[in-house]
Amino acid sequence: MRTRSNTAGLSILAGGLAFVGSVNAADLIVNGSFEDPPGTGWVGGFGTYNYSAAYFAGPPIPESESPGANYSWRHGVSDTDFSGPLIQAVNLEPSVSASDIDAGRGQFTLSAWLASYTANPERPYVTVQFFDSSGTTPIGGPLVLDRTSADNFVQFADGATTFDRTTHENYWAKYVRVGAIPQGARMAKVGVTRSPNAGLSGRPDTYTDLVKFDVQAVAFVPPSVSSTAPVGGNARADAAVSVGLQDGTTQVNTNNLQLSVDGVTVIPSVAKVGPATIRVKETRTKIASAMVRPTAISRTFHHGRASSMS
Ligand SMILES: [Ca+2]
Ligand SMILES: [Ca+2]
Repeated sequence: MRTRSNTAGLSILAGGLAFVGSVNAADLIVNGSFEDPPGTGWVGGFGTYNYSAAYFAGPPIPESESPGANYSWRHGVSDTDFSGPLIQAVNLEPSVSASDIDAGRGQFTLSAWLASYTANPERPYVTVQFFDSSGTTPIGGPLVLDRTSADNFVQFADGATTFDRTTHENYWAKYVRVGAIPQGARMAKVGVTRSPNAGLSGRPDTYTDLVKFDVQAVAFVPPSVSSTAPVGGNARADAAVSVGLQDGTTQVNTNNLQLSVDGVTVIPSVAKVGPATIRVKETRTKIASAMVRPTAISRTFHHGRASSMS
């Protein structure tokens, strides 16, 4: 088993850094606070606990976030089948017009509070996948909030804003991911399940509340990461690293892409695979981990034995 951790970094030199505010954002999720039973908004199964049943560690979600009385757990296809996520499909229109989406002016904000049972290894995982108007052809790859990862982490319920996997491991943690709605997208499916980067003991004790998926049209959207591969902690150590980039209202300058492996600059293959989609691929073998660092988003993904993200 390889234990050496190679790191690849990718820099995109295009556009600015700031995201425009979300004054006019519309939350498309119904029953994202899980105050209503399964069947309202969500397709699949989940259970709920009252916050007085504190199987998580630390304080409950701050009242300022309006968590309601209940939080959800054991998300799945049904109450007994946890092989797939609890799902909610949403239409992007009319909150964002097709013309705004196709001009790169669509922006999404996916957020959730995530915690877990102090006695079990499962950790929650919230996903969003965009689709075209058919609802069956995916656009880009799944984008995730992973409770095992510092990516998109904002704060713990006690107010701490530095991520750790020790003191706060089973605490409620708020995750927020902002990005460009891919051109051509007309609908999205938000999923709630358990992280592939954590273990499983019995049923998935994955605690999730306040799932929100806001969309809006903005004047400026920077380029963003639309997909990364490999995903999860079980990939081959020599798997090729592939990163999909999505133009926003500014375009990725493919001449300025930089990729480094173990601190050494290498030359990846860069291909325009769609009108606004760029694929960056590193085919050098035996990369144990890779880091992608565009201007506004950083992501590290490990394969082989390592499964933590930072
Ligand atoms: Ca709630
Ligand atoms: Ca369990």
